[in-house]
Amino acid sequence: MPTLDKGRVLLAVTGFHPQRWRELLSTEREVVLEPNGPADPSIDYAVVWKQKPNLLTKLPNLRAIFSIGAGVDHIMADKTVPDVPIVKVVADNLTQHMVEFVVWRVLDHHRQAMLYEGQQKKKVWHEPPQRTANDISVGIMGLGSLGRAAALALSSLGFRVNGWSRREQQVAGVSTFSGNNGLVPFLNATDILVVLLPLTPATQGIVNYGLLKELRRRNGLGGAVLINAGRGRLQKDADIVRALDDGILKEASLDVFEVEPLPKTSPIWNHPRIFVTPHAAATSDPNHLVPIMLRQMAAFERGEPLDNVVDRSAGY
Ligand code: NDP
Ligand code: OXD
Repeated sequence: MPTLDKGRVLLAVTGFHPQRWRELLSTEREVVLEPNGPADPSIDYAVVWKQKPNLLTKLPNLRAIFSIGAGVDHIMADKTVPDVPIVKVVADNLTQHMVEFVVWRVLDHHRQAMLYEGQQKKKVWHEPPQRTANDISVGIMGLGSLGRAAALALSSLGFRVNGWSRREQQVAGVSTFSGNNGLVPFLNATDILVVLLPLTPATQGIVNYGLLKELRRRNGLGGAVLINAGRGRLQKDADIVRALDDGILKEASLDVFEVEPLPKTSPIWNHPRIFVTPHAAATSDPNHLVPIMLRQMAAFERGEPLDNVVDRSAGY
């Protein structure tokens, strides 16, 4: 049973039913789904996904906020969120999901699945030229916990891997680029672009026509490939369609969109060279994530520092 001296948790989510999160958090903590008024003094922690605006603003004893996802833009979107540590998800299970997604999409494009699907529909028996992975450069925007793991997995399959980050980073076997000066050289050396950036004021809209035009276009590849599993507002949906139609891009896999769910009227749904998944690249599984949150709360109460705390000035 939860003891009263343990901090009380506000579980504040929109868009899905938090029953399983509540059950698991309740094994160690008292959990509420709504504060008892805007200045409820009994709340010590908030576990949130797209919490309602102003919900956390006045909680006088809030000590830390735990994001249900790796991204924290859903928290930072509310400018009134109090200045307490915000903890983002870093978990083997989530990382594994994302690595699988990235490897799946890279291999699918690399092995020309869209071409074979088209051939099958027309009963065409034709073997196109094949390249091996070591002839292809995958560029990963964002070398955080997810980008690094994806880079290592792709590298182990033989792909050449480039990575781009805000600050200089070293990743074994990966050619790294950083900052504004590193962006164009990174793009110029990339055949398949994988976006695993957080959404911040500095990254919003970064995947636009101008950026896509800088991707390498080599003879025989038929254009570059874009895979975005970061956030939808990193990209300009219309610019991606234009880059596909202009031949800059050959194909795209999009897991995230400017507006989610993707509106039924979007031309993306019917585009023959875009593969759509519904923001499902890496799901947050409470069975794996709640134990990590509970361990962190207990450690914090013993006076130990929280892990994976967001740098508010950087926005991630
Ligand atoms: P991290 O916070 O660990 O890493 C972020 C990376 O992005 C870092 O390498 C950072 O650079 C880089 N970065 C941030 N801002 C800039 C910038 N302005 N210019 C260049 N590089 C920048 O994030 P994660 O790897 O854990 O997650 C990445 C994102 O993936 C999440 O924020 C979320 O939006 C998305 N995501 C999507 C999911 C899905 O299902 N589609 C599931 C989970 C996450 P530096 O190394 O210098 O700090
Ligand atoms: C996340 C997500 O940020 O699922 O973890 O989008």
